[in-house]
Amino acid sequence: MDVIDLRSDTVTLPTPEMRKAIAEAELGDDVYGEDPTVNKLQEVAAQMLGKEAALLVPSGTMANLVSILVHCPRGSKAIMGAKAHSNLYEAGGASAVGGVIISPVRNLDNGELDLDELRNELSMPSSNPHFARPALVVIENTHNLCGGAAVSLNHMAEVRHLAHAHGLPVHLDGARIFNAAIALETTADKIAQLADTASFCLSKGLACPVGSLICGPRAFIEEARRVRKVLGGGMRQAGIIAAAGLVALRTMIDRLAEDHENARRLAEGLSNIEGLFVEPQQRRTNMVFFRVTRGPETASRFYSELKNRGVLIIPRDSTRFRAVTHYGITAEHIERALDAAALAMRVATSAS
Ligand code: TLP
Repeated sequence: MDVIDLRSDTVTLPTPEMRKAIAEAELGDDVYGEDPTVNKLQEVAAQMLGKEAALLVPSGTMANLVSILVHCPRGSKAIMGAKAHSNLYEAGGASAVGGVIISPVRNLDNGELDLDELRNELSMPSSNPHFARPALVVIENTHNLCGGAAVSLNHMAEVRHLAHAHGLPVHLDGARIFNAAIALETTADKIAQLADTASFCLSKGLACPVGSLICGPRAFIEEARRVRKVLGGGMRQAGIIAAAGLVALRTMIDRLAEDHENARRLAEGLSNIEGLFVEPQQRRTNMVFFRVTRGPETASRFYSELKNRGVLIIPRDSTRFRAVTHYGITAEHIERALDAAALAMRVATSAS
């Protein structure tokens, strides 16, 4: 069966041009800083995000962990949204490895931080020995668990203003920064300039097999290189990875608009199916979050029936699901997925 895999944009496979670039990449030992392809990718990435320097790391998780560890001394706090990927999906790395406390602030449905809570959190007197000292504010754009929402530049500017007023830097988890740029009709550097450091992933909608980049001031990136080594993330002939990254940054950004259009169509189609509630999204990108309104049992049947028909989505709780569009998913796949969803829902409800 031809599977329509909407679990994540991480399932994307490299393009033929990437495979060719990987095969032909000029290589060296990157721990010595001698891989020309890695050096080139880091230069291009830094330039695209408007930062001084960049560092290639194996994953988005390591990009965030390294960034948090460089910004935050042991026992300090990183303030971020309660629904931030770094808070919920990164295995507690900042605390486990760096002794950093995560201070969660409420996220609004559109991915923004509750600014009153943020102000409150920032106003805790760091001179008082009872309290851990805040060292960083983290924002996420696009915001995965908040429906893949692109977060507005205005909001980011407010967060940065508040953080800087308290002497704190801002790190942007921009795993999908290029999706955000397209949805906000801007460029990645305009988004990244609202944060001191930013990371983004090559291995999601950009379809590379591996890799993320951390971008920031040169001194920060030098320190990040050391922390990456501590974590065992120093890679040798990593030009193999970087070669695909260079192709991605050249060829895969503009087409993300197609994923957004497919997600819009998917959201529209799902909302016409009785028993499904699609979460509204003002700035939708490539994700659709929806609920089965008839309880967990129907939801679980719906999920299996859909899977039996070759459509994969991912459960987020007992009735909430996520579907993600990406390279390899066409408008025709979306129509087929919608037909399958309508049928799966009929079977799931008739059994209850
Ligand atoms: N997100 C993955 C899963 O971990 C949930 C997905 O399928 O969406 N920041 C954000 C905003 C992310 O969405 C992810 C991955 C990461 C960081 C971590 O990236 P990787 O998977 O490369 O470690």
